[in-house]
Amino acid sequence: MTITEEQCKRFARDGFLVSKGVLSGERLAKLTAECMSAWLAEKGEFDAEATWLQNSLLPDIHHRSRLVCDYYFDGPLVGVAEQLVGPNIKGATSQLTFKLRGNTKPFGWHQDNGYGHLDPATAISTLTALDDADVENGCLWVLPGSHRAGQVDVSDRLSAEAKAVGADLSVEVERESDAVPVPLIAGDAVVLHCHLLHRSEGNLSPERDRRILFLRYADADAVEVYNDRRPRLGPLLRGKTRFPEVAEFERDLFAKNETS
Ligand SMILES: O=C(O)CCC(=O)C(=O)O
Repeated sequence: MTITEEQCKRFARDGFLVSKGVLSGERLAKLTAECMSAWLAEKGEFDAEATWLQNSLLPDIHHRSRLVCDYYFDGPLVGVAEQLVGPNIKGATSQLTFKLRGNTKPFGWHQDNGYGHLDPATAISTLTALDDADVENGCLWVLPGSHRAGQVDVSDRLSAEAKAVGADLSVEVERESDAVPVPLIAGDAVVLHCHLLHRSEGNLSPERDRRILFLRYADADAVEVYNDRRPRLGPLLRGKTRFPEVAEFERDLFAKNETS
């Protein structure tokens, strides 16, 4: 899949874009079913007494779903990453971010580069909707253009333990009234610049889940600023890298997937 020059320009201006119908029909249904069975096997149903992390995130979903692995490693969004990030691309994160019905916890304003500061700061997050997502069931809200102000420093809250997923690195924003919701139809994807400020409300729908497949792509040479600038380990998906450990990372997973 490629995006138009006009979409690239809008991404540079706004820090996000919506790609319609990236997944549809049987492919979407099967991928969603694999994600849901992995979720239920690990997490079970929504539990109001459980932690935010327990109710919201399932990391490395490409290890548990063949269809997610194919989509992450070689799906249409990898082409979009090449256009927006450059010719050398690695996968930087794969996870489910779910807000099942009953999960009314909001997720505050944040930048994805706050949760895993990569350099260069060109990474993109892609959030593919597995359900229709709207204001009622907790779709994303974004502050268009906020990425142009660069990184918000949250390093004072990045203690050694907080480097792990689950730390609250949300920030206060000015001009909150400029925020816009990003409703999606199941199968649409929103692509975010790693500095774009975004948040979500809780899921206030009594009968609809809001399930998202979150995949992050980065320059193949991107390093983790918070981790002594070691390379982020992730599968090399396009082009080349100067880091042999990245070139080797999950090579077998890819090969296994190709032959299985
Ligand atoms: O799951 C959500 O509602 C928010 C997800 C998000 O913003 C993120 O993972 O960066």
